[in-house]
Amino acid sequence: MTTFVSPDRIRGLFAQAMSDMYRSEVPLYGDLIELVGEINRAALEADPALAARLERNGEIERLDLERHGAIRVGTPAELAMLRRVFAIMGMQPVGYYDLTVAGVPVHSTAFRPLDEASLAANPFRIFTSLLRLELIGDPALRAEAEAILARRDIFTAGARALVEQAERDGGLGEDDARRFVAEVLETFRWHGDATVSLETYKALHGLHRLVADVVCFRGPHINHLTPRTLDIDAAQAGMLARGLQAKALIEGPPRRAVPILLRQTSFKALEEEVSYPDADGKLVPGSHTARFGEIEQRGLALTPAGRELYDRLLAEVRQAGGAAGNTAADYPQRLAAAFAVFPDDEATLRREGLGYFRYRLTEAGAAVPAGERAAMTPEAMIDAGYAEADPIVYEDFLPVSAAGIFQSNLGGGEQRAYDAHANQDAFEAALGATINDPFALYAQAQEASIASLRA
Ligand code: OOG
Ligand code: NI
Repeated sequence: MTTFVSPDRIRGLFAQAMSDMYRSEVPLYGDLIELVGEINRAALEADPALAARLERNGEIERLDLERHGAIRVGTPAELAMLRRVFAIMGMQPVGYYDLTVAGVPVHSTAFRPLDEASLAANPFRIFTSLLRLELIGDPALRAEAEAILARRDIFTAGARALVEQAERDGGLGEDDARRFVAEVLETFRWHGDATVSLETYKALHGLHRLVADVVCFRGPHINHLTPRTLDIDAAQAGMLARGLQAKALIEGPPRRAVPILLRQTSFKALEEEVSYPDADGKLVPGSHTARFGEIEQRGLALTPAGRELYDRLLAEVRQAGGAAGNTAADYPQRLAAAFAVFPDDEATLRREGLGYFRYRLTEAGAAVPAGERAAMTPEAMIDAGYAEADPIVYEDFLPVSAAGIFQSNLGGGEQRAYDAHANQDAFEAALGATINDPFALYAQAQEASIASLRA
């Protein structure tokens, strides 16, 4: 009988394989990894309390491994198969993101591990978008795009066979896991030759660059892989100092004493040479711009109340900026000013129920009889010195930020309006599964830590 390897191990192998592949495809990504590594080491040295906290919460080991990637697929069948592939690596769909509000004709989820132990082992996530061809106004081109997508299979025969085997047997042995990772990697590889003529590419590009990116290639090439930095302002300055074309603005909340949610910045997508087959199969040179680099800093996961406050403040600042939105020169100042009303110390964030925390007993607390502890609230235990709490880190994404990342890599002026709206039901129907609610996962982690205070 073969012993199965854990999904965490398969995910670890896959994340490493993706990183190695992307590093050889896009050398600038290697530069980013180095830069982030340097900044993280400096940040940990400069702040021993931060180092101790990351150590305590199992975040030190995962920090150097930590990445998210992004891909875009064209059909419900592709999305459904991806769900099965990622499930074998212990990654499940979490959160629904509607990007049409930002003029991008996709909706998305993130595949990621759900429980704390798996996140600590390797938090690799993939932001996965599904093209919404139904929003394309030109029926002839839409039909053409559908026909092109219907002809391709983005998975290798080996990958399909191993998915079926894993589902049937309940897992994969070590050798099969390695073969599985190698086969699945093929789906995300870059191809320097398109599957359509330059003319078709240009027509689809005219609808939206994203339509061309999804439809004209053999598969959903990974379009970025993002390491996690402990100091994104330092990383942004480091990118500029190295001559990387960083986007002007960091997406998300302003810099704060207690980092919340997610802050992200990226460098501009590369214009890459691509050849397009003409009617006789002769290759015509052209280019395509899709792949870029991104870094992110993660902070406290907010409760629904905290998130509402975040969304409201962000919307206020962006609306006040008018059409310039967050590209206005004074945006960073206005953002910081607006967020002055958002509490910025851990105790207040916790007491006001704005963020999720992980509680643990102190030595003094452990010396108190369990019966006495059971009668106390977590706050009372903290006041008595029996417990301490650390922020639970945000593991997900932000739709406004994601839209900003999409936009900055679609070339400045590309602004569309779609009179569409979120359609989570359609996304879940395509996926063949329901999406996990991120808030429920954080609440569960917090509750489990509170239960352990009383045990
Ligand atoms: C995904 C953009 C969103 C993020 O970090 O918010 C994203 C894409 O460009 O396909 O990766
Ligand atoms: Ni990203």
